[in-house]
Amino acid sequence: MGFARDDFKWDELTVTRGIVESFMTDFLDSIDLDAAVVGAGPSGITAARLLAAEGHRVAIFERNLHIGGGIWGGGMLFPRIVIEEEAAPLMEEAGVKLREWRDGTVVADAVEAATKMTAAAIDAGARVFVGIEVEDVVVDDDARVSGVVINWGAVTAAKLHVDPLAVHAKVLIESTGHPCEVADVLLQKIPGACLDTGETCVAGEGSMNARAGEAALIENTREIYPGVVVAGMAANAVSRSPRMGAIFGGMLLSGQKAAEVASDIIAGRS
Ligand code: 48F
Repeated sequence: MGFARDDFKWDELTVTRGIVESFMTDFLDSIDLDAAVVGAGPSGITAARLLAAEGHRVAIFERNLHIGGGIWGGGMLFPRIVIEEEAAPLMEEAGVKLREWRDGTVVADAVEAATKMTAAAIDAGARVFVGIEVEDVVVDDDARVSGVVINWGAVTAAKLHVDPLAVHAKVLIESTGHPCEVADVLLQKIPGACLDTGETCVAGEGSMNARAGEAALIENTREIYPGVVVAGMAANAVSRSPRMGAIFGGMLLSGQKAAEVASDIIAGRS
């Protein structure tokens, strides 16, 4: 078995057209979304999967060329993550095999978790755009967030002066992790903007207290600004709640709650 050069029907332009046309089709199908998810970490991937499974039009925009956020590194580069049993079904639904551990926890392989969770979100119908970052939000006349402003991550890294493009979305899920970038930018740029707490800046996460951080995370997952639902570590960062390190059950449950809150917003129930 092998390739016979003269049997090939394609040439280089077949490759070029295949890449550009298929990307443009998918991209143009994703410029008017129900939910724009910013960041492909565990909370964003979970939220995207659950929203897509409900039939919503969902896209994740991830700055890096790789998905998974903090999953890959596990704890201190040991590629394993620990999950509370309460969140295990959210891993199992994605086909991730879990190893029994102790004290109400299970352990997952970080590589398997990142890849299978993302594959499950894609299979549910979510689009994942890598190498694209969200640098700003779109606002309507009432200063409600109604979309995201995107550019290639490489453009920012190279400090090129290139204007971005805009995508509309009924709701934005801020799942950018520790830096909480979307909340930060909207507070800086929208005149008079403040979070639901009255805060006019991102407080930032507190020092590690894993159990307190996990317990606070679900309550912290909420609509923090009209049209913006915060999930994952960003939810604790806007609330000055503690960080928790490589225990990930809260991230998954936060993604699940963010999907529920976003679903209500999309349906006009809140
Ligand atoms: O940090 P990250 O994994 O977010 P998370 O879902 O999960 C946190 C855990 O990984 C871990 C932890 C567990 O206790 O604390 O840290 O809250 O993933 C965030 C993703 O967002 C991307 C970033 O590259 C990462 O993959 N991201 C951040 N800012 C932007 C962005 C942006 N402006 N545009 C696009 N992607």
